Amino acid sequence: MSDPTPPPAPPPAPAPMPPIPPAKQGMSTGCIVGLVVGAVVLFCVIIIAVLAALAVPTFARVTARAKAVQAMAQMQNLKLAVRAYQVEYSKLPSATVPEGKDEQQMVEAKGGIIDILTGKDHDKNPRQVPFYEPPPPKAGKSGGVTNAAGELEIRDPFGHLYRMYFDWNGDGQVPDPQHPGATIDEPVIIYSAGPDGDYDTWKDNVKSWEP
Ligand SMILES: [Ca+2]
Ligand SMILES: [Ca+2]
Repeated sequence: MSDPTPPPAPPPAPAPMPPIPPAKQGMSTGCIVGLVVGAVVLFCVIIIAVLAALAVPTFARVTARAKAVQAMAQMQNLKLAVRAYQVEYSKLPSATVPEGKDEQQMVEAKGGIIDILTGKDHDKNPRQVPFYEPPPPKAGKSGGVTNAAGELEIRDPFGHLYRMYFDWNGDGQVPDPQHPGATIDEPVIIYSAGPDGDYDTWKDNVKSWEP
C-alpha cells in the first residue's frame, strides 16, 4: 500500500492590489476639475469677446440712426420757421442773396439767415417775430453753437452745419444738390452731411425732402 498522494497545495492567494495612495488619487481629480474649469472659463471669455465684437458696430449703428432721426427733427423745425417767415412776410428769408436771383446759392445754417429767423435782424424781420428757436448747444459741437466770429451756427448731431436751398424766384422749385441740373418741388430744402460729415456722400446724408 503506497502512501496516498498528498493533496496539491492550494494556489497561493493573489497578492492584494496595492492601495492607490490617497494623495495621487486626489491630484488626478483635481487636474480634471482644473481642466474643466479652465475650458469653461476660456469658453466664456470667447463668447464674451464675440458678443462684444458684434455689439460695438450694432451700438454705433443704433447711435448714428438716433442722431439721424434727431437731425431730421431739427431740420423740420428750421423748415417750419422758414415757412412761418414766408407766411408773415410773403417772401422767403434771404440774408445775402437778392430774392429771385441765384437759386444755386447754397446757404449754410448760420449767421444772417439764423438772425433773421430768430428776430435778431430787425431789418429783414422788422416785426421781430421769433420764428425759430435754435436747439441748445451740446458739448459745444452740435445744436446752436456760437462760433469765434460771434455767429450762431446750427450744427447737426454729428457736429456739422446744415445746408439749405431756397426757392427765391417763387416757382415752387429749388435746385437738387444731389442731382445737379435737377430740381425739387419745395420752397426750401435742408440737408445734413450725415454721420460721415461729408456733404458729397449722399448715402448717409439726412434730407428734409426725403423722410
Ligand atoms: Ca425756384
Ligand atoms: Ca455724407
